[in-house]
Parts: sequence; C-alpha cells; structure tokens
Amino acid sequence: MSPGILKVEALDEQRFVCVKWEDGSESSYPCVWLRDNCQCPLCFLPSAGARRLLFEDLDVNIMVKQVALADRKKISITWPDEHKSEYEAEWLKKRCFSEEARTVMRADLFLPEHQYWGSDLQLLQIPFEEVMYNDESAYKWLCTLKKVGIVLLTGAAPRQGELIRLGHRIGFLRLTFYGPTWQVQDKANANNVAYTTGRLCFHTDYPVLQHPPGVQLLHCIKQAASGGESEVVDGFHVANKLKKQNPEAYQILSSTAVNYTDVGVDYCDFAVHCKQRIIDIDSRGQVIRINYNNATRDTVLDIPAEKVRPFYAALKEFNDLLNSAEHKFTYKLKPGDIVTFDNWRVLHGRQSYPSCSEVTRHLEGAYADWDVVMSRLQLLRKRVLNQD
Ligand code: OGA
Ligand code: NM2
Ligand code: ZN
Ligand code: ZN
Repeated sequence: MSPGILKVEALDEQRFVCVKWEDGSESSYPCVWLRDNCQCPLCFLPSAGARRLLFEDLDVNIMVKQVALADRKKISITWPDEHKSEYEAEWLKKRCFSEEARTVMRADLFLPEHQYWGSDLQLLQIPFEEVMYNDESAYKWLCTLKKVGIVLLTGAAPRQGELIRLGHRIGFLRLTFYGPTWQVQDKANANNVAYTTGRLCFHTDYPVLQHPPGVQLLHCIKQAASGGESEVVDGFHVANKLKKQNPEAYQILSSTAVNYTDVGVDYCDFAVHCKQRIIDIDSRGQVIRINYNNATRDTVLDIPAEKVRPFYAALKEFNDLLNSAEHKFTYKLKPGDIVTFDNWRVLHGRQSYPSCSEVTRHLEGAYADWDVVMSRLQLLRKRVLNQD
C-alpha cells in the first residue's frame, strides 16, 4: 500500500507535476511522460497492457492546463486540448523518478543480484518432481539459478524425455542446430568435441551464435564408472578478479572480437560464423556474458598480427584463473541428476573417460533462453509471493 497524496501542483511553467505524499516525501513527474502514459481507454489498451497513443500524436513540449487531487488516492489532469487523464497514487509512487525508486523498480524487474562463489559453492539440490509440480520449489529453483547461476535437480527418471517435460514447465526450449535436445555421448565421426570421450576444458556453450543460449540443462542418463566428472566456475567472479589482478589482460579480453565457427550437419546442415568478445561488458563496464569455447574458436583471428601474442597471453591469464583450485567446483553427475546453469555466466567442463565400444556415459542436453526463464520466474514470483 502506497501513502496517500497530500497535495499536487504544477511547477516549472507547468512542465512538471509535483506530488506531496503523506509520508513527507515528494515526487516530480514530467508532463510529457504523464501525457504519454495516460491510462484512459483512448490512450491505453488494458487487454494488451500496452499504449494505444501514437508517438506522432504526442506533443513533447506539452504543459498541463489544470491539475487536481481527486481524492488522496488519485490525481486528475486536464490537458490544453481538454483531454483528461487520471493517475492512481500507487501507480505513480512506483514510477517515481528518484534514484531510490528507480533502483527498487530495476531490482523488481530484472533481479540483478549475483552471489559469487568459488570452490566453496553450496550447490542447491531440489527434487526434479517437486520443481515440476510445486510452484514454491520451481520459484526457488529459478530464483537461485538467476542469483547463484547453478542448481541441481535430482531424482529424474534416467531416460530421455525428461528435459522436454522441464521445458514445458518453463515454457519452451531453445532449438539449435544440434536439435531440440541433444545427446552427449561418444559418437563415431563426432560433429562436436563434446561428442567424444575427451576432456572438455572450461567453456560456455555455443558462443558461435549471436545470442548464445542463456540457460543450459544437462540430464545424466548414464555415467561412466571412472572419469566424466564435471567442473564449474563462476565466470563473472573470475572476470572481476582478472580486472583487479591483471587490468591489461581484462582490457584485451573485453575489447577483442574473437571469431568462432561451427560447420557440420546435425538437426540440419549448418555453417555458422560469429565474432564475440570473450568477456562481454555493457556500457557501464559490467560483465554481462562470457563467450568462450576453445573448441569452436576459429582459426581465423581478425586482429593485427602484433596484437595476436598479447591476446593469447591475456587468454592464458584468464584460463589459469578459471582453473585455480580456489575458483572451481568439481562434482560427478549421477543418473537422474539434471544440472541447470547460467550459460552466460558459468563455465563448465568435464574430465575425460575411457572410450568403449558400448555407450558408458550418456547425458541429454537442452537450452532455454533467459527471456523465457525470466518470464516464468516473474510469474512464479507473483504467484508465490501473492502480489501483482
Ligand atoms: C557439452 C558439455 C559436459 C559433459 O556437451 O557441451 O559441456 O559432462 N558436456 O559431458
Ligand atoms: N553441443 C553440446 O559451443 C559448442 O559447440 C557447445 C554444443 C554439441 C550441443 C557444444
Ligand atoms: Zn488519454
Ligand atoms: Zn558444454
């Protein structure tokens, strides 16, 4: 419940509307924003939760003609063309332009909090069927996946198809050239190094795609008696460590566009090329994605020759830091385990295992996009915390 409104007035030559709240605080709303967000049926389509008003019909220099307090829970505005708008106190309070209110709203919409970890990771385990049928458990799963970056679901049936069910629980899975789901096992003429018995060093999957899959799901159906252990590391944590310990290496990896390539046949034939920065940062310098798979890093390296060795040296520093005992967490999947992790943040690897004419190890894998996972997380959060 938001506080009521004590007073409302137009300020700054009618270009702002100032609201004084019962709790003593004040909020100032630009007129152009108020007109743009008129909630009347002509300006807004409630069934779509979307603006009907066309930008062409918005006067960016608009001023209010009259502003009034309808009651303590609502204000009304009359515009110069006699159009009338009403705004609820609670609606306005949430959209206050103060730094604090915007920080609260940002946290609400994007759940940006990260908990970094290293070898001390307390890997959350939740029974698979609980996540499938219980909203609190599903909420806990996705919330932790967002915050920590990895969660283990346990006790799934050790057969193909469980990830399809989990995909339906979220919404839908991400189709790639390797199929709707894909089988990680030793294959003749493997079209990917993952489909051998070899060791996989720390990587994120599919940096060859412009928009790499945000979430990865790996369901253990069969596990090798020896070898095949999994390793994970918090890429955001390690990238930030690198920034402190070796700013030059960090600068190189966060600015150099590296070529990736993947050519072959699976779900259909493919020839994919892409350039990605290994440490991808946003305009504020925050790490937003790690794009690193040594297997699909292209032989083509589109940088001047004199920058090549410094690039390799920087990558070596990052790779060493990823592999340090303090940062990596090792575990071994059991049949029925489904590991779910943030493929933009967590790098994963596996130990080699003996090759054999029979299949001794089998994981089924799938991807989901963060858009879909975040959507499900927001809906579960509303339902579980019982708020709208
Ligand atoms: C992969 C992968 C891990 C494993 O298929 O990309 O990382 O344990 N597999 O086999
Ligand atoms: N697989 C496991 O980037 C990659 O090639 C990751 C993808 C084959 C679907 C491996
Ligand atoms: Zn209107
Ligand atoms: Zn992988």
